[in-house]
Amino acid sequence: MRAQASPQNAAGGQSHESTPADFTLRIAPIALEIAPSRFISTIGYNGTSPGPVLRMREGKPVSVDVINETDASELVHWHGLFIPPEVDGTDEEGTPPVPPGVRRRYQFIPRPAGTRWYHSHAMAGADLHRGTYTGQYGFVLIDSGDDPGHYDQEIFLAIRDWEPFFTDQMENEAAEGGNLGPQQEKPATLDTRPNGLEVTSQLFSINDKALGAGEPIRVKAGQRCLFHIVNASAVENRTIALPGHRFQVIATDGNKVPTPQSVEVLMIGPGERIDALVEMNQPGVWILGSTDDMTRNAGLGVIVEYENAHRQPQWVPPSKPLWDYTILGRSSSAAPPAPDHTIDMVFEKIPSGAGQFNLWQVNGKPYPHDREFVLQEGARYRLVFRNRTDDSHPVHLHRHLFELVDVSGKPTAGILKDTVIVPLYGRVSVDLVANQPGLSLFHCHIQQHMDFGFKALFRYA
Ligand SMILES: [Cu+2]
Repeated sequence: MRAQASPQNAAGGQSHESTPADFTLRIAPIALEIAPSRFISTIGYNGTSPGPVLRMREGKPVSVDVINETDASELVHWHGLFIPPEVDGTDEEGTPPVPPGVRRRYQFIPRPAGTRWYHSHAMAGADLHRGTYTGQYGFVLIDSGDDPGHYDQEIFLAIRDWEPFFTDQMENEAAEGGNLGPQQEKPATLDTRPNGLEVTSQLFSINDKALGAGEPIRVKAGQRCLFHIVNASAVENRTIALPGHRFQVIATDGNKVPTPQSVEVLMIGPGERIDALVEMNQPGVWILGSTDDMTRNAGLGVIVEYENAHRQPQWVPPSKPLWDYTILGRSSSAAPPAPDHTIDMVFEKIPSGAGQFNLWQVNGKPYPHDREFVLQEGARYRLVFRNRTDDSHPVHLHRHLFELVDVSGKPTAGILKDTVIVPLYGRVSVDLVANQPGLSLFHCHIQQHMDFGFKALFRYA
């Protein structure tokens, strides 16, 4: 046996050599050919990226053996699952890492049902070949057993960027639909210190192929396709469209929405998922891709080809590239119950100047906010995310779901998520029932922001 077993498994249970795991993930370097002769040198799961779609049954215990064949410690995070901190997959919560050359078993009971995903939770810092900059990610589909399956095809799309690099130029937020909303948190006096380094990219793919380089999605007129989409980028929110078609959004972050809506574009931040049905009723050859021309032309797209259609793939810009979470909420005006406690979380950026890394703070402090965020089990909390920065942040709370109650001044109810984009200078409020005792990490899902201070640890009293 090449990779020696560690003496304990990650769940703290007994030795497990005798029984094979339900799933095995082998972490190792790969060369990913995203376009002909265009190889990305990265790290993947089981020789590829994305890793395998892991299908689990809600409530049925699973074991996952993780074998680390790289030269750095790794962690596999199970994003959107209610599982204990010991297996959730972060250093901060106390999950044991998987050292180089070691096999470690994660055991947990998968829940809740829905589209989840798994990815490296290693810190990257200045190393753009670690953590979510790599190809270490994949879908987890947790099946409740009562999916009616009202679709003809199930299609998994992961949005990615590659070969990230440092820049002191800000991404054009408006191009990605992020420059919206009333900017309730815009400070009266803006911080004019010179910006430090941010991470950006100029090479993109959906799954493992840049636009036009892979097989098209082949459909037939009259088919109904279910898309599971994740933004697996370490870097940026994205807006995508499929000309001639509309997306019927049925779930956000894997959780069914109260009011499914037909929309022209999907905006999706790093960490978020969207499940959407598309009626294939516009025969032709189309580009499903980023609404930003530069990004789409640099790879962020995939061709959708109808049977017997032969022509150049068509792109048509959407007429209204707007995204609004709240239209998916409960249609009745009933407000969610009043919270027991309100927790304000103010996000700020400290520009660090040329050649330095910007720093990020929550409530004026860097991580770990010792004993600042302490939850009483059973209580209902309102978290008010106040974004006092010039960037939109996809913030994620581990091991919990929260309910959107206010997005940029628009009230809503019934939308359950684990990650939400807080628009630049905007405000989003979410409600949380404290029902998952143990340490829970909160952070921005943009790797650079998390690594340079945009995180906090929630604990239970
Ligand atoms: Cu961020």
